[in-house]
Amino acid sequence: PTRTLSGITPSGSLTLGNYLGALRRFVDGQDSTSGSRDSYYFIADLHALTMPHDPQQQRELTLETAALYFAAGLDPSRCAVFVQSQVRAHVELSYLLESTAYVGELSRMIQFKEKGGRPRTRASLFTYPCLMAADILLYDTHVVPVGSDQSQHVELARDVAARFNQAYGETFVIPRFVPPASAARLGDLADPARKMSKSAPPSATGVIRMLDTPDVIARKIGKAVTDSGNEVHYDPAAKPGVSNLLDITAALVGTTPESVAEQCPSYGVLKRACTEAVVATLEPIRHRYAELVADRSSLLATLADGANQASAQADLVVRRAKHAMGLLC
Ligand code: AQP
Repeated sequence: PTRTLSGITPSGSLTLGNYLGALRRFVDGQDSTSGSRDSYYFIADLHALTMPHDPQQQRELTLETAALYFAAGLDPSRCAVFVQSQVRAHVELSYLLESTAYVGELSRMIQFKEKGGRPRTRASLFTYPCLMAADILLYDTHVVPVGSDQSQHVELARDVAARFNQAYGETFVIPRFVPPASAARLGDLADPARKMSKSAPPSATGVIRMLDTPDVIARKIGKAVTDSGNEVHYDPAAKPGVSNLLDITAALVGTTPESVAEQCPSYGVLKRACTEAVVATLEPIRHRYAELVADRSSLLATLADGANQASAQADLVVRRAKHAMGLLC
């Protein structure tokens, strides 16, 4: 059987990019072939501590993200859904991997170069890829479905796992990054060269949030930058704004951006088609979300259950790694 693991950091309200690049793929991949649980999806709350955060808001965002996982279609009877900090093995293995990774390779991570590198950068931002490698390696994961922005981190996890195996004997399964088939990197609607990111300020009009109402979605897409000229065709380099809207629409309706372009004679028609596709996808999720958050205690119980299932597997791997490295266990 193929083991799958992925997660999202609760560093802001989830975006349409998070849905298309990650969450929708989690839902598609949650059924195992062997009948046992082979998919693990987590809310990466420890990763959120790498940046300044407000504790109360952090708790709420973690729960919001969890509820969105279920609202989007993750079914706890078909996969394990858990909160990272509730499975202690993540931090434990992370340290063992910090003792395997090199400072040189961590310094080359694009995300660290973009967000960090200052005296007051949190040390955890630098070591973040080790925690991410631990997330992956703890579940003997074969496949990691993440957006293309995360490929460098998966590559690092592969390198660290291979180095560990070489130094201490076969311990970890070497994971594989699997890019999304479409919409690998949605651009911000107001600045398509930038990635649509959940940590953008709540007022950012270029970021569609999964919980945005239809009115807000229509307004944001209405304001999306388009390119000079008035012809709709797919050309990400020359027409990044229009191509971004085509990517979004195509990914949602299950076709190619070129074929959406053929059906849209003007920018106005494209924006309406895009709005319709986004609303049709997100509205049912928003309604299910409202039901789920209304019953907070059952949400918490489902997460505790997921953490127990995850711990059962993760503890075995930590033990294996500790033993291999020469720690008493
Ligand atoms: N714009 C995007 N297009 C496609 N996929 C995306 N993902 C994120 N943005 C896009 C995918 O969603 C998952 C989220 O992973 P993460 O939360 O650990 O980190 P991230 O990639 O840094 O996500 P954000 O939304 O950009 O958050 P912030 O603003 O906090 O940095 C990953 O699978 C990612 O590829």
